[in-house]
Amino acid sequence: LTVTTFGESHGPAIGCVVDGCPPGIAIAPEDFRHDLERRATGRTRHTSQRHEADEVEILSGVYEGVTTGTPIALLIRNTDQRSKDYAKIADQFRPGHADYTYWQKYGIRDPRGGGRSSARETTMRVAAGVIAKKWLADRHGVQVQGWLSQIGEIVPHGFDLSAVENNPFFWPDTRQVTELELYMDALRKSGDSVGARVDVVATNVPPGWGEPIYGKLDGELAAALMSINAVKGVEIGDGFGVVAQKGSAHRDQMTPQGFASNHAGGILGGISTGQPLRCSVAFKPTSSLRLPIDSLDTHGNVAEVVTTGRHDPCVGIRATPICEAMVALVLMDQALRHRAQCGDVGEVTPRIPGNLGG
Ligand code: EPS
Repeated sequence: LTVTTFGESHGPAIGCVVDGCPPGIAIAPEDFRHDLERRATGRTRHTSQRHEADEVEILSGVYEGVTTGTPIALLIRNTDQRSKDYAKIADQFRPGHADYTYWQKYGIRDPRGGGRSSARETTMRVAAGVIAKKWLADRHGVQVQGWLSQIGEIVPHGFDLSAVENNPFFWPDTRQVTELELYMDALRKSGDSVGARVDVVATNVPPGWGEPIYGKLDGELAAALMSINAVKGVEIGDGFGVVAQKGSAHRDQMTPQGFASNHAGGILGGISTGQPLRCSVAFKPTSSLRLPIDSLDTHGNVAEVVTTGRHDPCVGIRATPICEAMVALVLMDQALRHRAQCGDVGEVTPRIPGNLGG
């Protein structure tokens, strides 16, 4: 499975091509709506106030409601670009932003918003991920679910997965929603931004997906999640927590009833174990701030940068569906690769049933 996206934040449209998708998957434009709404800007006061409908047009690869096996092309037209906010910083580098590295690489400046480096691009990742989620659920019963597990210093007190879709923060403890609202309101008024952490779990992943050396499942997941805008860290299983662990505590005991723990995050030797797959993703605080800072312009002169416009005080808030999409796309790719090489082999005994205690 290959996915590529195209388009700029302030161009006429953004889109993606999903190639290698099996035929026969039922897909309609309305299937994309739920996840695109979860990711969209302007739906709550805690995110960017750019208002996009994010309506998907299916241009190819689907006939009479099902995928044909040919490349699937999806398009979303941009309707709420406001490039004037960027006119005054058109030749300035926003510290912490990709402006500078795009300039060093290409020598060309596209001053229309973040252009290609804008998080607007993640819309198409979510759209592509909808197809993968559907295929994984229909064919394998795999569910991919994420939530926000930290904003700044705030962490959930309790954990209730059913709470996640019922608040604007994808937060697993509804008792903290007021605290988060107050925190975000104060942050927004201050003009600053903050980082966040998103956790994703995929359940019912069968054992055997992933390549043992090149193309390890954890390697592919890390690369896919790290390719999301603003991501600075990815953990699988206990992640950096393993540094302080003893082997006797880390190894997941195997019993006929199931694995007794899941420190590994559902992957051993780059291959899925059948346990829930656990990933955690760190998002940096948004770099586009209205707080002034000295920077440089494209001529090397010192310039004071103030970024106005419609920005997210915490990009992590909208990132849960993006992380889910990337995990789903990697899993679908690995499932197809596994089927291509091993066919139905992979269901060997003993098969350990998931995790004890979920
Ligand atoms: C973004 C800047 C803002 C955000 C945008 C990401 O847009 P604009 O260029 O219009 O100021 O609204 O996010 C989206 C439009 C989106 O759909 O996610 C940036 O610089 O990354």
